[in-house]
Amino acid sequence: MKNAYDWNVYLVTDSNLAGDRSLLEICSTAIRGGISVIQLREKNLDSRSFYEKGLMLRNHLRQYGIPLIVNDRIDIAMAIDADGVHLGQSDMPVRAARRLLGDEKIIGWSLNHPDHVNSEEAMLADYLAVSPVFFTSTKSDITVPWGLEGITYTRRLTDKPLVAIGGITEYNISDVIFAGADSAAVVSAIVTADDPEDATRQLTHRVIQSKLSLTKVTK
Ligand code: TZP
Ligand code: MG
Repeated sequence: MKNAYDWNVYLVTDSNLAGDRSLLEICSTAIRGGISVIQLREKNLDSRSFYEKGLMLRNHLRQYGIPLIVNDRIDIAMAIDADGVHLGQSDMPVRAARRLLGDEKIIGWSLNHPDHVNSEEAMLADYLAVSPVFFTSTKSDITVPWGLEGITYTRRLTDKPLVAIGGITEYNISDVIFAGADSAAVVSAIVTADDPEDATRQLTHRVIQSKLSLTKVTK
């Protein structure tokens, strides 16, 4: 299991935004651009199609050592032996998911409100997602955006790896890392880019540069 602290850019898939590009095409180009981790997020697929897509993606990502996280569906994650799941506030509780998945699998949990940070669920998760950081039209049911100060607030309260998501672009990704996130998750910044490979490379470069400059500052 790759440590979530090491993740730089985290791709969350969205087939609705991919146009005529296939999931494999987007993911392959993101891999060439240096993506750290991919989450398969499918809100409208039936179980069989989700399973088949997940299995295909898992087999592909395994060749490159890229972890695969499945959104929402613990059963699919188990069936395809994915690296983990990402759960939100209305998904199965983290404690129940942990019982099913065991300690070896990664469980990510979305924080939508400051009260969530100090909860038992947050303690049981392997990484926490500050969601959404900024406004985004990619997800329809977002809660109030945290803003950069929300990342800093959360960073002070937990040592868990923090993944920021929502409205992150090449223009604000460095700010997200400076505010205290370990990783930046994006959908549209890669999926809708003219050149997803180059977009991934640019985003990753910015994250790495930001992390390096933070290391220099704290030395
Ligand atoms: N969860 C919180 S915001 C979001 C998800 C899946 C969508 C992020 O999409 P984008 O295009 O990177 O703003
Ligand atoms: Mg969910």
